[in-house]
Amino acid sequence: MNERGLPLAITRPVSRSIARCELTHLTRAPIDFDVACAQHAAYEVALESLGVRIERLPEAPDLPDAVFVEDCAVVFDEVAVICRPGAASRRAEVPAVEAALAARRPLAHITAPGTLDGGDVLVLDREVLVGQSRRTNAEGVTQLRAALTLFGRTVRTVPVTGALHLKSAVTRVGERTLLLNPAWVDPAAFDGWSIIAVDPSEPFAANAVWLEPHVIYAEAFPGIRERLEARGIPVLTVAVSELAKAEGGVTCCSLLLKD
Ligand code: CIR
Repeated sequence: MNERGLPLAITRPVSRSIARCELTHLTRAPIDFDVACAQHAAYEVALESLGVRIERLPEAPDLPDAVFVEDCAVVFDEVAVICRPGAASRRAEVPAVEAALAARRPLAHITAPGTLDGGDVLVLDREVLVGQSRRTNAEGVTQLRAALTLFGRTVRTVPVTGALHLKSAVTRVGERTLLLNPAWVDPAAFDGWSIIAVDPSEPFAANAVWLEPHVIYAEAFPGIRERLEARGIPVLTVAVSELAKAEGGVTCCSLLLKD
């Protein structure tokens, strides 16, 4: 989140072609489209319950991964960086997201041969961490750095192993607290942060939406929920079982900004 205006979440409905989504680490499993839509609607309600206004983009029936808007842009106070997703099948998702952001921020673009997925970008105040994943390449990082240097933001790369994106492996859940899967990203990269490490049996448990002070979090991981609450972090749980089969988590279903 950035520091101006009222909180807004850009979302996009679950595509009816989601069964053809990109998959990298998971084996394809049947996705119940109606349940996925209901879960996505409940996720939007959770955001609204925390005072976030929803701007829903039109459905893109032929773009299987369109619900995962996070990968199409990274929004800062000063600029919205329009991504060039690493998966070619996802690049047609970008124009609708760009159109929604054009009136709200100056735009910068990641261009070929650069690739950058928004899911690889974790903003920790002025420092911007970028996962070195299969989806984000060195040229994409160079272009992101060039777009942000002007604004005094620093960009640092972090190796990611075994996860789709950096934010599959680590997300912020408090002023100085991160939720992290040490099998996928090295905690040593986050010096000075208090780390809640997920259990090896729940590798996907490190993805959470932080809407200070609240966290929106998948109901599938009650153990972590208890640990967050024990630290005084209020947690809203949502069911995301169907989108999880498409390798989506809670962060990837919205682009959060202040409007
Ligand atoms: C993909 O592989 O691109 C989609 N099936 C899932 C994208 C999830 N996005 C994210 O975690 N930021």
